[in-house]
Amino acid sequence: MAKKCGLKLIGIDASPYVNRVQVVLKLKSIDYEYIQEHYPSKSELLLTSNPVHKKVPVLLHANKSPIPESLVIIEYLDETYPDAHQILPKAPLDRAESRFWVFYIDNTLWRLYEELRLAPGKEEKEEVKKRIFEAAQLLEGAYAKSSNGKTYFGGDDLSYIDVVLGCFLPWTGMIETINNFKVFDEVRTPGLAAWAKCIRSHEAFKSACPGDEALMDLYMIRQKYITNMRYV
Ligand SMILES: N[C@@H](CCC(=O)N[C@@H](CS)C(=O)NCC(=O)O)C(=O)O
Repeated sequence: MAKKCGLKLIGIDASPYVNRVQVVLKLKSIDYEYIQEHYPSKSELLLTSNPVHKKVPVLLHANKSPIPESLVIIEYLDETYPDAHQILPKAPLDRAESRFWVFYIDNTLWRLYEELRLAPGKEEKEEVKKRIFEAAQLLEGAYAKSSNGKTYFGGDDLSYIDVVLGCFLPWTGMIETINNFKVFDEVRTPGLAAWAKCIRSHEAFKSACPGDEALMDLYMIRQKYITNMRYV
């Protein structure tokens, strides 16, 4: 049975940053109220809860300061509710390695997909695709080491890297379809190809991640409003 902790989450449906928090809340069986933003407009609640970045997600916890930034929220939830489904590994070195790859996914891999979206011509796009394949190879190595022959980066259970990379899959899949290539394939990255299948069919991801329509809606809004901006 889900725990009632008086949490509220400000979000938009197809945001991978919001979805990763929703996956963690689901894995930890924590009930929360979802407050939907209507991107690109921003509610007063969002502006006052995250005055620095004005972005979702933001976690609201009765009588406590709002917590913005998805990774900060996940670590807060993991420390505050450690009993159900630990997301970060226990050992400090393993935690450090998980954080390293999570930062790599956010700051390198996902930025390459953003670069691909914004690349003006065929040649530029091909160059970015090459860099995405290189990044995927590095992640394949990290997966082999971290999973130790099991299903997930976390072994038998979903961990930090699974949640963060897994919530990008609907987006990377759509961008790959639009640009006619596939990153996590059976030949180049067999480990991650099998991993991606398991993630897509996992209940926590199925309930949190967007369907094609929500994904395409947000994609079109981003194309329209932020064509000239990077890394939003
Ligand atoms: N680093 C932030 C990124 C959050 C983010 O980029 N959220 C997007 C939605 S996908 C947003 O709120 N964008 C609004 C804007 O750019 O004005 C996190 O991890 O929470």
